[in-house]
Amino acid sequence: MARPKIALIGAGQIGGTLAHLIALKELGDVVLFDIADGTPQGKALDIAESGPSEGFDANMAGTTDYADIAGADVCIVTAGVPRKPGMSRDDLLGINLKVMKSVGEGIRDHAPNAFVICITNPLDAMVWALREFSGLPHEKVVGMAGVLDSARFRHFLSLEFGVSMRDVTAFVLGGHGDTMVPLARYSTVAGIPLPDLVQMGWTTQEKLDAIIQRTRDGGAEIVGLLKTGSAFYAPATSAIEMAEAYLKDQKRLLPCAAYVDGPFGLKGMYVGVPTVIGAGGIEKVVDIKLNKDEQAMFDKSIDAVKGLVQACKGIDDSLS
Ligand code: A3D
Repeated sequence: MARPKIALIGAGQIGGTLAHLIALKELGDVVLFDIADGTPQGKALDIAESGPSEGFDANMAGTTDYADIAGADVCIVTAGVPRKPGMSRDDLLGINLKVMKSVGEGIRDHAPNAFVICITNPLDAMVWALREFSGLPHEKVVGMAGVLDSARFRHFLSLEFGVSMRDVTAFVLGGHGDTMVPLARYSTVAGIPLPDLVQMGWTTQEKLDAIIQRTRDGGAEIVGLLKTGSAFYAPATSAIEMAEAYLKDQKRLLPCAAYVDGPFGLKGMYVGVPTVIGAGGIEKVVDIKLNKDEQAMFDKSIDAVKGLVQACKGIDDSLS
């Protein structure tokens, strides 16, 4: 059987890391696409030249021509600009919306059967716009944010409890922004929910609140340290987890920015919710019960996402 074809739209920091991870994990052949001629070709060649030492079988190609993504099974979109210190994700909206238009049309024309994972910020609005511009089925277009936000939460929790990250599960829902909703009640250490761990005296509510805030600020913390751009190793790894779930029909239950029409009382919008990813793309949105406080945080997050989608409609007439 032929190897899957994975197109990476955007060959910057995340795009290059994605290509390297795909090669190391032998998930498929890679086509790196970018408008900056030389960058995708250079990164593809560089990674291909690591093949003899690593011993992987995966073809690497770089291109500035959408025709080369033809027939891709998966497209991962990072095209656009990242944040610099002092910028919010929402500051990127105008410029990245134009990028989503050209990327959406490129995917529509050359890879209409792909499972598309969007990473470009502001995430929830960009994945919605990308779906609109591409016209692909909703279940085949999804945004990566919840896996990363949950991974950050899990990392901070494992440091607090002094246990392996493997034994910490965590859930972050809502939009990928300051209003994201880390759910303590649904996050556990080896199955013990965080509120119980507070009661057991293993940590305090104050420490837990600080960890939740650090999770919300996780992206800004890295932007502040790097100064020249935003995080890329963990974002790339998170998207690979989603791509692998699709390619291997793993039926993983992962928090993703998915199209929600019905669950959570939402009507046709993209936002971070628990989803099952398998060969059908987003096969299910899992409608979990939220208590009053969680619902209030979720509603606030929904309003923020709706505001960004409205702003997109105000910029591009074809979206209204
Ligand atoms: P960067 O290294 O700048 O790469 C972006 C690439 O996109 C560059 O190589 C550009 O040349 C290319 N590009 C620009 N316009 C186009 C276009 N029209 N078509 C094709 N390629 C184009 O950024 P990065 O890789 O660090 O980040 C990429 C995006 O991911 C940014 O929008 C970040 O804000 C976002 N991001 C999201 C998360 C989430 O968790 C959702 C995390 C980290 C970064």
